[in-house]
Amino acid sequence: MKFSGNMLRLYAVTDRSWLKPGETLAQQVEQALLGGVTMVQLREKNLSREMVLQEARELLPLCHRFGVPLIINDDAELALEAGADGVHIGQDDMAYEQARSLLGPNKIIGVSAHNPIEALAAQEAGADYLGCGAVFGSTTKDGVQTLTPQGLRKICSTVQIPVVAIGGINETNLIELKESGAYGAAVISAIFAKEDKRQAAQNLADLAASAFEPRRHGLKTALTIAGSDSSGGAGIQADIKTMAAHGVYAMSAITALTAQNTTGVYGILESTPEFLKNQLDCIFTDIFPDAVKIGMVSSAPLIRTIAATLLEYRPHNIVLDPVMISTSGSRLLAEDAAQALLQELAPLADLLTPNLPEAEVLSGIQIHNREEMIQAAEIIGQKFNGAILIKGGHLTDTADDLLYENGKVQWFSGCHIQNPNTHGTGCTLSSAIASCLALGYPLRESVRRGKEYVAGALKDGLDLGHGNGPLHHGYRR
Ligand code: 3NM
Repeated sequence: MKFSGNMLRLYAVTDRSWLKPGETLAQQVEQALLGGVTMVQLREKNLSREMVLQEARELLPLCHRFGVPLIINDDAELALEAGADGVHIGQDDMAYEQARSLLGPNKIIGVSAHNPIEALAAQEAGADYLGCGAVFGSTTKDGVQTLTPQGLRKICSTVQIPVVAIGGINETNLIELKESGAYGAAVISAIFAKEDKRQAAQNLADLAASAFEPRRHGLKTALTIAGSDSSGGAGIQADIKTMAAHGVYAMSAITALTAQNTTGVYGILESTPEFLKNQLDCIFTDIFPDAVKIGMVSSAPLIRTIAATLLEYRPHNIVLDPVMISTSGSRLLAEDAAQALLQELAPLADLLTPNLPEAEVLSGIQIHNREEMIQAAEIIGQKFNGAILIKGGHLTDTADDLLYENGKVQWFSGCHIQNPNTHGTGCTLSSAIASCLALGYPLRESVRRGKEYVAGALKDGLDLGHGNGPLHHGYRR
């Protein structure tokens, strides 16, 4: 059965503790299904393997009659043997990879997660959904860790995969999960401890329908505000390719059209501030971006328009590539535009990604070595709220970059890659970092991943055009 996050809306987890003499688990589960549960998990901790297998074989056709998937707790081998729709594994059970290799790509695998780190690891591994709790404690499972409402919200906003909340959920408190970002509620006692299980499930299903909006998917979104590069290697085009390569939905607000190719720039047609504002309003009032990357903006009025719009809508995860001076030292921005960039836009960024000459302008000091890179980062850090990634470029033999965040310094070592085609490297790096931030990775991890992506796109050795050619953004396919 193909999984959709909406199946998690009301997830019944079985427990035979409340079976009456002569009553079967299948009879109880049927009542829950009649009441409207959307997913069933067979979780029987005190039953022999043989008995669990027998229960699974009985429940499977019943669940399928209602179009509802049957998931087996803990035991992937048993899930396979029973032909169930998937398995749910805890942090201490079989590793995800092992379960996936046993079950193949089409079965559903859910993983329990108690914090964003476990949640991201499970997402990275390929889990279909997460079970997170215990949101309201629980009398059904011994020794549960509690998860605060903020903790649940943090996990839901960190991962793209759907999350189902679990633990002590009942008719009184289910509605409190409305703003959590969860896709649904998983319950045991709120159904199975009740006399009338069908009615209990129906009441919870009604509440779940109003608490959890059906969603098509949890796709993350990012916006690039930059110029168009007709040759597709830099600017908007590089940003969109990079975001797409990260599985992020990309949007754009174009600051200027350029006529360019790998041999040079042959024309520029700037957007008016009014038309840039129009593009930004269209985006922010409809599909709000999870991250914003800002690249080349060539005039003070355009920069001011962007700053005012960011203040108006207050998006998170703003990455600003302060394009002012090329790595070879040529000035790319008029003086008044550079001033507007420093005074109005840079203070709004969560991350600035200057190259060495730009870091010199931002800090007011000359940079000749690693110590001076740190010094410059500290000076820039005092001026702006955001973190700073100074791109070491050719200063060191190893192209090390320096991340300065909240007074802490971290080096990201790189190595020079033998490829003369570097057109769009800066745009690609800042977009890759913005994409990772949109996906919910912390800043350091986003920088590490961003650098890894750029290195891979360079190493692929694409050789297009007659001049400084582009990277291969789709190298991972
Ligand atoms: N897992 P009830 S809480 C199976 O926090 C389970 O991971 C939990 O039962 C977790 O709905 C729990 O009766 C028990 O509280 C949920």
